Amino acid sequence: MSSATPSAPTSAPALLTTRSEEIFAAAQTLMPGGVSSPVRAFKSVGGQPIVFDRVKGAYAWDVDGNRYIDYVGSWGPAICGHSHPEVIAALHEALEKGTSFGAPCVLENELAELVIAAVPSVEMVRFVNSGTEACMAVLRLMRAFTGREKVIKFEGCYHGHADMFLVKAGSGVATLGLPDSPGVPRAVTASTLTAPYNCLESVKELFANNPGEIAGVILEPVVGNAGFITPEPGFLEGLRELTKENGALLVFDEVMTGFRIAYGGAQARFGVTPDLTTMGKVIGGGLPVGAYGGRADIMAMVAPAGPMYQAGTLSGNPLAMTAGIKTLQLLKQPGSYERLETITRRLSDGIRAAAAEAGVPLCGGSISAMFGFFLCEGPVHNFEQAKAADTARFGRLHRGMLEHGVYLAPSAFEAGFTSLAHSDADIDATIAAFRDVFLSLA
Ligand code: HOZ
Repeated sequence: MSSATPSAPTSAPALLTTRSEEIFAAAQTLMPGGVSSPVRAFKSVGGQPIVFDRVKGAYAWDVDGNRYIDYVGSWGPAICGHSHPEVIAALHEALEKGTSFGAPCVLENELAELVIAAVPSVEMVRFVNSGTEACMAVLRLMRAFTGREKVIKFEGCYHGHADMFLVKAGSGVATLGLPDSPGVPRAVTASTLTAPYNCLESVKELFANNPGEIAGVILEPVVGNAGFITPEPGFLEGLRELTKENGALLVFDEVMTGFRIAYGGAQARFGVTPDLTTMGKVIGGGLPVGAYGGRADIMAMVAPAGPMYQAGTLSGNPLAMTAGIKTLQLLKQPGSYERLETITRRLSDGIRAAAAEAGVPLCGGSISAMFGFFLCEGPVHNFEQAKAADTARFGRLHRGMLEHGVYLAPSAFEAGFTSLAHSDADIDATIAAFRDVFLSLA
């Protein structure tokens, strides 16, 4: 960081996005809001979404030929970099054998073995097609196993778009500032209890007020869907104790953090083992995969081993399994997580220094390949505090970064993701871009 007087920002060339605009205009007549998932519509940051043409390594190119250093990584899966040559080669080979079996295949065993060996809580696993699906199923399993209906979730945590989780949810719900969602029956959410993240006292109170009724507690062990919020020392451990004391299950939603903040996920990183875990994103290597797993005695409840029904035509799909296996094999190579930790910390430190130089209030941090910041003094320990950050300024920052060739999540309430493909030069260029944009915002 330079000292006394910050130098003037250098201007970025104008961003031409004519083709993106044409395509998005047509998309809006064809799909609600022009998108297949709300956050990507840029509603909270203003302007029009960039329509992607292709992705490779650390970069995305739009349909107008602009290149961006990408810190969304398809919202998490691209931890080895987009379209890694070994993943693509494995997929070509798998394609020749067919795109869907709807029958057991050995690839499921291979990915299951990798997941079980890596994730401390997982003794058995069931593959599904998305993180939402995994969380839906795990909720049913929590209830089936305990015979209880109520579940505690945390404000700002996002566990997919199933009815019972759309209570004080993060991600798109937070991004669009929705109160929750119409269409969700009150009766369904009546058994979803909420507490502020990082507040053990509230969880204790909920257990005390609902004796013998709470099936379990589900959380993002590191929040990525309300911006990036880390657990305070003792929070995860406290939840582990409280759930045990009350005969309830502890579930880590590791859809974002799994294989990202450590090979064994947040539970390996923090040394707290939940009863059940949900996963997605990285374990699909860019194809649609989710999974839930945990203690063998609990997983024995899942049909056909047990009575809790859950099924899926495309679950265990050979292409998705192939991309997942190859991605985990790449991640297992020595040095992967050290590299991810180093570049992401350097990026996060650089962002903070650039903001300080420009006099822009900002707090934030990183763990391994996950980072985030809020445009406020901070610190931010929960969703309430996250919501106090300057989202209008974030919109201007987002636009400025695009003009400087950096693609950030189009929401102040989503974590950022790095990959093994991000080079030191990419990180330097990104920090320089932040510096320029912060100076222009100050
Ligand atoms: N749930 C993802 C963000 N946390 C999905 C966003 C998208 O694909 O638009």
